[in-house]
Amino acid sequence: MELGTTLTRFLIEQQRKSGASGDFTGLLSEIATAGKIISREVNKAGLIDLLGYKGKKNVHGEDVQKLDDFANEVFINTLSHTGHLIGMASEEMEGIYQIPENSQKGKYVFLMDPLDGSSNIDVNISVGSIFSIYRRKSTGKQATMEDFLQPGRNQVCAGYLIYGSSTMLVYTTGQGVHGFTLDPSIGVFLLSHEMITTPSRGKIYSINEAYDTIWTENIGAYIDQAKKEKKTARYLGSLVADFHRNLLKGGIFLYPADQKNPEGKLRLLYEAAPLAFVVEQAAGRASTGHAPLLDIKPKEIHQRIPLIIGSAEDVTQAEKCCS
Ligand code: P6P
Repeated sequence: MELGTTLTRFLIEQQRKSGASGDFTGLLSEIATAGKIISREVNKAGLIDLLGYKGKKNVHGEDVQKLDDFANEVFINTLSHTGHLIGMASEEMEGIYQIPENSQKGKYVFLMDPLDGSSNIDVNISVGSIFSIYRRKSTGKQATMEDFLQPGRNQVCAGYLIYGSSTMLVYTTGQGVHGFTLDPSIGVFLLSHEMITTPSRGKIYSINEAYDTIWTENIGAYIDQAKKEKKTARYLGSLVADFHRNLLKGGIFLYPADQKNPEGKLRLLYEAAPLAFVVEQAAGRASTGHAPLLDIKPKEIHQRIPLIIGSAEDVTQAEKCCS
């Protein structure tokens, strides 16, 4: 029986083709391991008491669902020992996580939203993990803020896991975007979407229209145009699920600034920038409404940013409506 191309085989072939060092082979293999563990827990969350609030709040004062914490710990525990990282940052952690002294350290920093959209878990809507990797800038024994506060253009690897009707790993290292689907019966990610490209225009727009009275940009003008063009509305309230559907089918996702979130709601470093790297590698675009998202130089780790992302022509059209 032809197994298909496993993630491991694909990574080894990519490494051989590009003459790469194998750093990403190690890191992506462990990201896949973390994804399998998280997938198992997400898929049985309804059966065990991993739901409900832990009574803790994350750094932003939001109630932390147990699975958020669990996913954060899984990534830390699987990636700390790869020998490729010097530090990590996460939506679930206030500051920098330094790789422990007793672990081998490497030249990359890893940023993550370990489980985005977790409020959807107990209603069985797809959720995801988002990750981003940069080469460190500092040279000392520990990671510094400078290593993390880099424009998205500097990313060397980015991607996401989506825990839905199937579990997928989608990533880029700048050599195109590739998707792998988990075969849970053998616990292996198999190449299912090689060299993903997103259509230049889509029929889908994704935005929370409940906020249309408080948008601080003229996004309403774009939405009116989208409706005139007979686009259809699809919005799950789960960034990875909305992004992934639009990546494959074509479409545009918008989370603009509004009077409640004047900098936007989504996080620059571990939500918008990694998805922007993926979408640009898939021939799409990502913008703040005024500038390419990947050109933004972060000021702090948990910085928020307005996000317009998806099919290139749709994003360009939406930008024209931003005052
Ligand atoms: P709203 C989930 O909490 C999240 O961070 C993203 O996954 C999602 O796109 C967004 O917030 C939904 O926000 O304000 O529309 O509920």
